[in-house]
Amino acid sequence: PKEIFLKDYKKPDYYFDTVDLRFSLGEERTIVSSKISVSPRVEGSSSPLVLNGQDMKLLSLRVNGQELKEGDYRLDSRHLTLPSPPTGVFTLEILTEIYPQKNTSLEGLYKSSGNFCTQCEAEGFRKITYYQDRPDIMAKYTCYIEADKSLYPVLLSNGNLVEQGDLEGGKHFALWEDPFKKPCYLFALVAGQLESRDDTFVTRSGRKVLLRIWTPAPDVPKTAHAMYSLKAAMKWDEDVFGLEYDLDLFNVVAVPDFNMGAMENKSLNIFNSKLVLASPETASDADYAAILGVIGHEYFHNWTGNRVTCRDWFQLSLKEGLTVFRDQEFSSDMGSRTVKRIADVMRLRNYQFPQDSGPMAHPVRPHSYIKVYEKGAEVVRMYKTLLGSQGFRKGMDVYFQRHDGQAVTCEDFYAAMRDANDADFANFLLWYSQAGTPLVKVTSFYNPEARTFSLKFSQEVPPTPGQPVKEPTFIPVALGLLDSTGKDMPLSSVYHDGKFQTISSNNEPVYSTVLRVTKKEEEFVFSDIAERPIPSLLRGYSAPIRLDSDLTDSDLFFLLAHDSDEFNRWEAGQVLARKLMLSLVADIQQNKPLVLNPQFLHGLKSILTDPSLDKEFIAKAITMPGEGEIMDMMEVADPDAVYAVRSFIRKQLAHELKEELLSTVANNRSSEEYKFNHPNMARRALKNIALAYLASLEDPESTELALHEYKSATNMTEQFAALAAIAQNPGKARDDVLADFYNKWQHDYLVVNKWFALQAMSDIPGNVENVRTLLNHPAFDLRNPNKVYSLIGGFCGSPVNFHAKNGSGYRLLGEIVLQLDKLNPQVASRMVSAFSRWRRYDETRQNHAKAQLEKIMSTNGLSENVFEIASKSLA
Ligand code: DPP
Ligand code: ZN
Repeated sequence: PKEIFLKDYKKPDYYFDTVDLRFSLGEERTIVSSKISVSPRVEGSSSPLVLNGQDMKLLSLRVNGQELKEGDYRLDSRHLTLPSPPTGVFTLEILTEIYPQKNTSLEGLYKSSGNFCTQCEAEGFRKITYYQDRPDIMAKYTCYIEADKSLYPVLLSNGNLVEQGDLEGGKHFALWEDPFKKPCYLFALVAGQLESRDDTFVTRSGRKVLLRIWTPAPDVPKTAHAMYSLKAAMKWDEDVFGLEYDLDLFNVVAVPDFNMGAMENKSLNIFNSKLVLASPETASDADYAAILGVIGHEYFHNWTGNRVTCRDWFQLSLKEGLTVFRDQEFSSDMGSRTVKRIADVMRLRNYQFPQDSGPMAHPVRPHSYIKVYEKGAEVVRMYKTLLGSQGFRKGMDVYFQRHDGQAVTCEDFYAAMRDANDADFANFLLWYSQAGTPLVKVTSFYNPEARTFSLKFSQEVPPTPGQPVKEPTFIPVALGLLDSTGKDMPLSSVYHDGKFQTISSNNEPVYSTVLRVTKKEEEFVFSDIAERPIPSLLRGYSAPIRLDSDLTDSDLFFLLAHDSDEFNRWEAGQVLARKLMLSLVADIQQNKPLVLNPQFLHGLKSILTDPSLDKEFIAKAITMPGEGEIMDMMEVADPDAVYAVRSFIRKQLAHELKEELLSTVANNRSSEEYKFNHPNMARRALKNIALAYLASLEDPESTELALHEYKSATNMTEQFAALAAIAQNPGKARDDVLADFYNKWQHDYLVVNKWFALQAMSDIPGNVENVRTLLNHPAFDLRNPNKVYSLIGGFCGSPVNFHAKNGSGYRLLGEIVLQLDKLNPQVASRMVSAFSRWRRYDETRQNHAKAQLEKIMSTNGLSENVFEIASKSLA
């Protein structure tokens, strides 16, 4: 397969203005007819018209009503070409036959649990009919659907329902019309036995919108939280961005078989049911929060993605970076901003940064198509940090004024932000084109005579595949300076680049500022600083970089105890924990005994016992960095040593803080009914982490306690946390409670997936065999992506078992990837990427992983998706 590059973008030769689709859904085959009004981009041109299409049978082809004969067109397995279409506007009619029942790739039109549904982003529409399958082709659609009425009583597509009725032979039909132009990746169709939860939302200009969330009938009670989330999102987008919904109907459909989380099809969002269905008994706080975030995300796409869409797939971050940023802001406003920021940064560190330093590293706007969600959101966040809320809003307003109804690029977004604010963004655009995570070093110096405090920054971006040399980029560094009592010092002015800049104006004291770091090396000198300050750098994580400062451990402990920026309080603890873990890893490797630094213990104890702190903040602050993050910082990643160190620290902390942890559990029980709100979630988070720490002691008392919590829990959050605590340690208690949990919940596939994931991720010795056994469990099915993500994806997260030195974990993944690739290439390629960083490990592991990658590469009929990841990994 040939890689496609950004620089190769060409405008289409033909535009499509209207598309009338007709589907006749059947059990053997589905007939699709498409009538397109085509117009040349350049008047009078008659270049060939090339349509994409695969896995379908062409039945007939007409141009301006005339049927074309073989020879009038060319057909191969991926294209349908009209070598010389008529000049001027013409009508193209295509009749095809497709086989949704056999479509296990879950792209295009397929069946999920008896219902028809679609997934067209990025390039699934070409499995439905021949089309110019690219997002800069925007057309108005109608969609006529006919199907058996008893099997498929509900027929949905984008836009408004204009007509419906019965047909002969037990069939019925529906005709949908979408008044907005859209690219084909936003097309959707659903047909099946579904019931809806209905509600209404009145927009601020008075439009009454019918909201319908569709699922199989038994699941309707579990859609209350999704409906709450949708209404909250609609309100929030009006309040914060002035953006209203633009149709009278908004549908959400939950399906059990879905490759991704959800899809923002115009007015017909299709969701993985994991991200819609929730009840207190079956879904955890994390599930509730994810539903809020993703319902928001897909809804927000209506403006950022649908009304203004991407010119080509290299611009993915234009819609995803921006929409992830918007959903993060929404969730922050609905809960705790600090805790949300911490969770997002943890995600960035655990997923995006490792990728960014490996063979799959890619810029936010890649040179070839690849997904970039989280880092793209960080780039959008930096605009807001630089421009402030109001400036950012102005930029958004200009973006919509200029581009509503268009397919545009990341530069267009940049230009809107710049022009709306008359801003100087220096070399900011490099964030879109440069891959890799910048490393910024900071040294500080206090001059008591001159009462100045200087910060020297130097930055470098390590080379990534295809980009050996990097330029310095624009890094906004939010900061404050703490005095010896821990208070923020007022900042008056800073000397930089030969100029004094005033920070505080009209005598209002200012305690925090944003420095614009744009060069390879530069210095900022603060004046009127009365004593040596402790700098709190990169507040709120104001740029997605790795920061290496000269702060001493005691500075960091001071920040952990006092920083007014809660994010940086957490961060100081994480920096200390990372340092501690790395030094203990070195001790293990040199066969030295492990000793826990008493100052660290003391620091965590004061956090745990500080009643003034938010409970969820405490839970996050006493959580050690993940194994992946630490391995990422090592020359040669040593999963066994990192795992041993993390377990050692947990156990030591549990041992030393046992009393405090026990009272944390006792004081954070509640007999109230489940509530989805910050105080209640924070309480549960703190209780659950205390329980997890205690269970690491492996003593009968802690096991008893966890069992008690398991049995008395009235919601999934607490029940599952207790199960996980017990399951940390091999033995009878573990086996019994896992069996009990399955018996209780075997009727609920979403809960069973949690049960799979928990066992898959387990670090108990020899777990590879357990995972093999679970692959044959009656509830497992390789065709369902959620089950694969739980069992195989979960397994790849275990440092001990996936990375087993005998290669057994890698072998298991290698086998599964090959089986899966025949069914679902997208899911298979996600799984194979667990191998992509194989060079980070020791030689033995390298050899095992490489052997699997080579075996995969030598397999006949490999999909393009898996080929791309496997070949880049080996390159
Ligand atoms: N565009 C979809 C989303 O919202 C694809 N997963 O992220
Ligand atoms: Zn999205």
